[in-house]
Amino acid sequence: MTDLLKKIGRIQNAPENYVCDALIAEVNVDGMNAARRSFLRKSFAAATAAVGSGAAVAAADHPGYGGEEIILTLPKHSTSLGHPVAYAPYGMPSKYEANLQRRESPGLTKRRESGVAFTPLQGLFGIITPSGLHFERHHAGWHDIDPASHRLMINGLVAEPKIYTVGDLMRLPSVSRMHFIECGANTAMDWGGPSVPSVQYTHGMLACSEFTGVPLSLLLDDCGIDRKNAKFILAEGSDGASLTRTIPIERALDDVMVAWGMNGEMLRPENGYPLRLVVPGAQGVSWVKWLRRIEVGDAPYATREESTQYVDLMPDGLLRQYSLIQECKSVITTPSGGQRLLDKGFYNITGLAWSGRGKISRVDVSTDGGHNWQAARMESPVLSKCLTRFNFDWRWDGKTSILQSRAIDETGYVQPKINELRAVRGNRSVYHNNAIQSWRVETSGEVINVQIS
Ligand SMILES: Nc1nc2c(c(=O)[nH]1)N[C@H]1C(S)=C(S)[C@@H](COP(=O)(O)O)O[C@H]1N2
Ligand SMILES: [Mo]
Repeated sequence: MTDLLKKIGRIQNAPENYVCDALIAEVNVDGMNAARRSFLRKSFAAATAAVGSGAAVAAADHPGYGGEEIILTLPKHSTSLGHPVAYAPYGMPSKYEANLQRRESPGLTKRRESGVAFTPLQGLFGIITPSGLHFERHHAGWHDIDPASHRLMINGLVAEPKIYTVGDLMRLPSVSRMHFIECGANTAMDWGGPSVPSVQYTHGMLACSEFTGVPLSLLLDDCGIDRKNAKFILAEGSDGASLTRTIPIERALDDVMVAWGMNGEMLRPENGYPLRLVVPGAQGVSWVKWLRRIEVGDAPYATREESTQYVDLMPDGLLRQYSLIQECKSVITTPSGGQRLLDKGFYNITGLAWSGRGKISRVDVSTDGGHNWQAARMESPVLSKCLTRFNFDWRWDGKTSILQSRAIDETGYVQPKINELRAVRGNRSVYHNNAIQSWRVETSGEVINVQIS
């Protein structure tokens, strides 16, 4: 590893393609400046030599530190009192991280109330999406609903229809589980070819959180569901869209939950506060926010949402409807579109893999456009219907390279190439694109979104 680090490369981000300002501060327009580069080489050597020799080292005594001002001079924060406790009663990110934002893809939606704000995947670590960066997709805008005046009704094929308060639900036995949520329209803009520049816009309708709630099966049993005749449920939101989705009963009775918690606190208003349906593995639209009603029925409901939204026009002219499961998919988040490699050398290729059908069993990475594949290292935990983080050691030789990742899930399904997907689905689909993503690294170090067959 020491050998790798000596030749470590640096990444520069376009302003909208934020990773961390500290990385950008080290570079000028032409790349990392020469003095800084040689300092880094020396300091890595010194750091290696210093291992085991105790923590506090007087910098001046160590020629390896190369007279670096930052380590030689005590800054104000080392010589003064800091802010008191509870200065920020609800903690916020550092002001230096202000560029890490949900962003709208320019020109994508005419009305922002029925728009999308994408998660900045290029700037995140691990698998959990910070709640404030969880993507937003609303059909009629969001409201901050008073939980005291919110109700959930369960009716239809049940012995006793019931109305629950949020308090009633929170007193029931709850479960907490980590799951991804992906909009069926994620990567939609790339069906016709590479369209948007960065992973935030190609794959940022994706988030992963720990959700807390009550299993829907428990509520349906509480109402005395007619197990013989119940075949589907309809979930309905209380927003102006009255968003409704049909869900097959096997799934509704499996791992679906009525959730109030996300990442250890109540859901954020944008994400459905105070109640949302969590449908693990299913496309985002089934995860009805501001949930107010569940009806049990014996046939699909064919509401406006499901007959006109998130449907795919197939080559034979018929519409593919009721897509539920998000198939196995992965993407490299760094290096990714809009970033720039400033130097040859070592890079940690990292990304995310997920499957609506279970656990990820393997992720392969190619740096030559799919001619050769090697298994990536998967970080733990690897959970069902949850994001999995992968890493891969790579040394960039300065030549044009095409970076790709390919995920395989526990059912044996292999993430397809875009042409394999088009062979089945044709060219008129918009939604449900789980194809392998390609990022081309130019000799200049720039990384761009490309498609190869
Ligand atoms: N009531 C209601 N639920 C909804 C929506 C909505 O507009 N209204 N949007 C759906 C869609 S299309 C998606 S992709 C997810 C987005 O969830 P998020 O905004 O928490 O990311 O919520 C779904 N649930
Ligand atoms: Mo969606």
